[in-house]
This record gives sequence, C-alpha cells and structure tokens, in this order.
Amino acid sequence: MQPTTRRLANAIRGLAMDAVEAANSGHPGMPMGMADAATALFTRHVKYDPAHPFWPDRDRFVLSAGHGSMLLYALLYLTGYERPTIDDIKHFRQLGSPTAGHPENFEMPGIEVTTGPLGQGVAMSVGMAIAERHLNATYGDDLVDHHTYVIAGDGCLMEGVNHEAVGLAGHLQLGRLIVLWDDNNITIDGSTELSRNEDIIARYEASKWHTVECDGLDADDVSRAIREAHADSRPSLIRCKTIIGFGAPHKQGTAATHGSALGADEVAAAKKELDISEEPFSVPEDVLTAWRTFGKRGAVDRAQWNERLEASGRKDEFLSRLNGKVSDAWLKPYLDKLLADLKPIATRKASENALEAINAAIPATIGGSADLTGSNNTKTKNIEPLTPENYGGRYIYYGIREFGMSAAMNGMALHGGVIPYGGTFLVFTDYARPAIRLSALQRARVIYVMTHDSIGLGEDGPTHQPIEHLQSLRAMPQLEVYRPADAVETAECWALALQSEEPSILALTRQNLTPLRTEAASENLCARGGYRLKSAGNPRKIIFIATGSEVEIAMGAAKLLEEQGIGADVVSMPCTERFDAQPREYREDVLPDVSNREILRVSVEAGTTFGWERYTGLHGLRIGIDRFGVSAKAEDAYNYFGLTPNKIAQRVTDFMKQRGIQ
Ligand SMILES: Cc1ncc(C[n+]2csc(CCOP(=O)(O)OP(=O)(O)O)c2C)c(N)n1
Ligand SMILES: [Mg+2]
Repeated sequence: MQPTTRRLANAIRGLAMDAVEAANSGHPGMPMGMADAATALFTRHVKYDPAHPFWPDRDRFVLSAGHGSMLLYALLYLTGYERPTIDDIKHFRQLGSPTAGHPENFEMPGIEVTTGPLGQGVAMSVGMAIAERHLNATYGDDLVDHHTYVIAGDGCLMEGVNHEAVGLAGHLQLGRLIVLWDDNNITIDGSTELSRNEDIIARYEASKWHTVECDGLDADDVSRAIREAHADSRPSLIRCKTIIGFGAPHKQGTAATHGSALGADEVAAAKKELDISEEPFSVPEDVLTAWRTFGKRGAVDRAQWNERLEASGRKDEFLSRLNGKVSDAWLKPYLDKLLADLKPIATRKASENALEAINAAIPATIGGSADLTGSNNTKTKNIEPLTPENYGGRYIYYGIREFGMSAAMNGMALHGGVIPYGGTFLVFTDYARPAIRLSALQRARVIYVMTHDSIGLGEDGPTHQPIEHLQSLRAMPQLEVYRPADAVETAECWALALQSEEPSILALTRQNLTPLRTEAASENLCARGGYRLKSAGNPRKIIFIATGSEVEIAMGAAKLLEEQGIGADVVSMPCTERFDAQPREYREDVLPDVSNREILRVSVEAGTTFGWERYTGLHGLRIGIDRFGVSAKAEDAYNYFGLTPNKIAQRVTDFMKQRGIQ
C-alpha cells in the first residue's frame, strides 16, 4: 500500500527534528509546519530530475525562508539527489558538510539560490521568472516552459524588498511565479501580532497578484491552491495556514520551535504523536521508496524535452546560451573605431557606446535601470523594453527599486541563459547592498552599472556623492569593482566583467574625461587591475596611484612635478582586486617595495582615503575626501577638495620637504 501523504511529510519532520537535535542548532519549526505543503509540491507539481539537477527546463524552487534549510535538505535527500546523503544530514551545520546552516547554491546541485537573508529569495525568484519568460519568448514553449515556486515565511513578506519584488512581479505579470506563504503567525519575537497588522492578501491583490488560501497542513488542499495558481495568468500568492513546529505536542504553535532544538523529550513526544520511529535519521523503507519513485517522475518530462531539443534545430545555440560563455570578439573592432576618433567623454557615455557593441554581439544581455536610464546610459538603441506584451525585450524599467532590481538580477543570473546588467547611482549601492553581497557570495554574474561615481556629479550634493562606497565595496569578497579612467578602459572593464564568473561593479563618471589611452595595446591592460600608464621622465621619486576620473588629474600633477625635475610614474588602478591577484613580480614592478624615502607613493581618488595605505604604505601620501561632499559644480567641488593638478603637485612637494625626501 502506498504510504499516505502525511507519512511522506512526516519523514521531513523527523529528519528536521533529528538534524537540529544532533547539531543542537537550527530551525525545526518551519520544516515541520510546511512539510505537507512541500510534499504536495515535490510529489505532484514541481518538475525536476534529481539525476539531472541542471536540466535547463526544470522548475525552479526557492526556499526563501532559508532558515528552514532542513526542509530543502530533506527534500533533496528523499527525492534522490546525489547529495545530501543521510550522512550529510547527520552532519547538518558542521564544518565541511554541504548541509550548511542556510541553503547555499554552491554547495549542492538542487539548491538554486542562497537564502537566509529574509526577503531576498522571493526577490530573486522574480528574476528567475523574468529569465524564464524571456527565454520562452526567445526559444518557444518546446524548450523553455517552467514555473518558479517559492516558500516564504512571515519574515520574507515583511522585509522592504518584498514590496519592491511584489510590485515588479505584478507589473510584469509573471504568471509562472508561485509563492507559498507559510502563514504561521509566528516570528522569533513571538506572535506576528507584536509587529504586523497589515492585510497581506489585500496588498498583493493591489499589486496585481492572484491570491488563494489553503490549509497548509493538508496536502490535497495545497494542491488545489496550486492548481488555481496555475490557472491564473497573474503571479500567485498561496496563503498556507500552518502551525509552526507541527507535531511537537508541547511546543507547536510557539516561537520556541523557530530556531532551537526541541530537546530529547519533546522530540520523543513528537515522534509518538506523528507515529514515526524513535530511531534518529531513520526513514521507513516504504516511505523512502515512495519518495524515490516520486523523484523519478521528472525523468520522463526530461526525456521528452531532450527529444524536442534534438528536433529543434537550435540545440547548440540553446546549450551554449545556457552555459553562459561569451566571446569578447566585439572588443577589438570597437577599440579600433574608438581610437580613430578620440574625444573627451564621460565614462557613463563610454559605457553606453561599449554596450551598443556588446548588446549587438551578445544576445544574452538584459539591461535595465532603477529609473535612471538617461543618467546611467544603460539603454542602447538596439534593444527593446521587456514588457508583458514583449518578454523578448532586453531592457527592464525596474522603477525606483534598487534592491529589488539587484536581487532580481541575481535570480536572472542564477537561472542561466541571461546576463543581467543594471544601473543606478553609485551612492545607492547602499540601497542595493544586501543583494550585491548575495551576488558575490553566490558568484552570480551580475554587472552593476553605477554612475555618478564621485563629487564629480556636482550640484546634487552630498546626499548623492559617494565617499566611502568604493572602498567599502572593494572590501567585499568575490566582487570586482572597476573604476575605468577613460573610454578605452571602460570598454576593457566591460569585457572583463562579461568574462568573469563573479559579479562586477562599474563605477562610472557623470563628467567628461580626457582620453588617456590613445594607442592600441596588445592586451587588455585593465586585466592586470593596475598598470603603469606613464613612466617617470626624470629619476623616479613619485608613484601616483589613481583611479577613474582622478587618473587624468594625477597625470596633470605628474607633469607639473616633472617640470620641477621630479620623476613621477602614474599607475592607473581600475580594479584593485585584479591587481592584488597578479604575480608578485608584476606587482613589485609597478609598485616597487622600497622605502618611502626613495620613492613616495601617492594615492589619488575622490573618495575616502581609508584603506589606501594598502598601496601607499603607512608613510605614503593619500589624497582623497574624508568627509561628506558639497553641493557645487563639479569643477568647484574638485577645486574645493584640492583635487587639481596644481594643488596635488603642491601637496606632494610640501610632503617631500616635510619628510626630508630629496
Ligand atoms: C534580513 C534578515 N533579518 C533577520 C534575520 C534573522 N531571522 C531569521 S528567521 C527570522 C524570523 C522569521 O520569521 P518567519 O519568516 O515567520 O519564520 P518562522 O519563524 O515562521 O519560521 C529572523 C528575524 C534574517 N535571517 N534575515
Ligand atoms: Mg512565521
């Protein structure tokens, strides 16, 4: 006899309790409350094949309530993914085990995205649903036709980013997106009544979502709701009424089950209540067999999909699109044309020009901006808006939703088949930062086009002028921050960002910059991260290290010093991360490791000097801005902060005198 759905669900409950108990750490409440809904999803609705976890037309499942990671690990184990093994589950949350505290996409196939920071799972799912519709428009139903399912908790729905994500999904009419809300009335502090009285259903409906309610503890009722969601052309919110920690007789329905082990007595009582074996980590054979059989359901779908792929005549194109490798064949012809006609230009405009070539050559790019299209220069003439009427479009008007945009881009990048780039002002990376961090952690190839990258943006003043942003972003692991100095560097940095397996930030100017790279190079010089743009004419006393718009200024200062017989190199440093990764000999050639009495290193960047000691040494000179900016014309602001060739040359000679440098 086939085990009941409740027994299948109780296998999840048992594993969640045991794993959390063994680790004495973790969150049993959520998996226990949502076990029936998850069982309905994975035995009846979600399209997946554990033997081929990267099958492109699989449904995407996102556990936005990432603290309930044991729900996902149990599902992957029960349905027959290679990992986690039962041993992995026994090592839940332990060093070296793929069953990390929160689900991490880089740990195991089957984990689509990294979740834990509440709200971002839902927001990333919006991006996955966008990518699905876009690829569907490009390749048709035969090759791309899947859903994005999400389990989200009260926390995911309270977070600010939820409002951005829900607004965007409703606007884009992403009918393939289905969010199951674990409506258990509990968060860490206790009842949701402590902090919430909004009508969530009304909010989603006002945002043009379809909503439906069900008993989250009844798999059949959940299935009914899912079928209704499928039938509606809007994105769906399924309100699943549940009880947190369901089955734990003394603790269920309370915050006590949210984030700690239930304790041996309560686990024993729960197992009795749920009629499951006392033996830790044991799943009855008939239950495991049934789960594994359900896990094989998708193999048929996948085989049929494979046949369609073979017959499509677009197999190679489709697979290469999905594998994400891009060529930089566009770069050389673009640079040849650029070098033939050099003029002063803002790097944001240079970025737009490069993008004209990129978007023509690489069909996978999808651009966008958080309502600053004309300022970020992100929309090229050769791409159309992506709208519900035309999902094939390649430009998204994200609205004023920096965080939502960035999280959606993570989802798009992780879905695969598309390369998202999106813009706002550099200062508003603060609004996007939690998603940028997840781009980095997940190694999602998202390209952030962040313009107005300094006081050079002028009159908008200190609220809009980034100061600490560049350095704080450089501090983030697995993120490449580029600050190109002219149009050639901008194109080179774009090429690097597109080739990278990590996210990148392009920090670009509003103001025009003089061309500095005026001759063709035999290689992409920005790939080194930093390189000598100008060598000292006189005996070298100074090495300027500058980025972006300040390279031109450092060049001016170097010229003035040379006129006084003081030799000065100028190093352009568009990407410190890349420079740091160069071999020691290269780094020492560019920045020789000598005492500051012999050669003084001077950093020049229109932002905080914090951290530049890394390149100037503690006794070097750091020129920057260690306060908030000013509302003034760009030129006046630069002058006010002493960032002019004259003032810098003067500061350098004063400093040399003071330090007794000859
Ligand atoms: C952005 C963010 N803030 C705070 C937390 C810490 N946190 C983890 S779970 C949680 C409560 C979530 O409540 P709910 O989503 O209802 O989950 P449940 O208790 O029902 O499992 C909090 C505050 C987090 N993970 N992410
Ligand atoms: Mg809750």
